Amino acid sequence: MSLEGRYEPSPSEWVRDQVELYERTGGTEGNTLRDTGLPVIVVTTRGNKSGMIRKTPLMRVEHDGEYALVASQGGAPTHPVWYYNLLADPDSVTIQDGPEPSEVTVREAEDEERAVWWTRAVEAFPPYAQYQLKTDRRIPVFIATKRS
Ligand code: F42
Repeated sequence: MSLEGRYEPSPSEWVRDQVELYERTGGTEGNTLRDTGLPVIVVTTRGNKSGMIRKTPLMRVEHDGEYALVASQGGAPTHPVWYYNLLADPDSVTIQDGPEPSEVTVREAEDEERAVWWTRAVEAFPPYAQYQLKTDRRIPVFIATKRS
């Protein structure tokens, strides 16, 4: 597997606690964003500077077996760090949506494809629309496809 190495948990306590609970229970607990009831996945990337393994919960935006990874960071002015990890190493990524992680390849969506996935993302998690209004940056959307 391409994603071997030392795991460095998130410095954010609620994020690392969610990852720990999700993984320990095979995705049967810790699988929603707080009390919203909306489902999350856990995305694993390789740190683009440290080379360490990073785990990031994101909202579950799925369509026909593919996933959108929305780099919203709550409408913050800058991209989350994991955005750069995905750009640097798009083949060293896994998604856990349930009991086991799957290896995926990611690519950043552009133009019409991004528009289609953005609509799906807002349907899955309506606050993304407000996050886009809060920030001048265009929120990046990656598409993750399972590797066979
Ligand atoms: N964030 C989103 O952007 N979109 C979502 O849909 C989303 C949903 C969600 C659901 C549940 C939940 O618990 C959290 C959710 N989040 C969502 C928040 C998300 O999990 C991340 O916490 C958030 O996007 C911020 O990502 P980040 O990568 O900027 O995380 C920071 C806090 C972080 O971990 N930074 C590390 C650190 O030590 O400061 C660095 C991690 C890293 O990858 N470092 C790289 C390396 O080489 O190791 C490079 C460092 C560099 O300087 O470039």
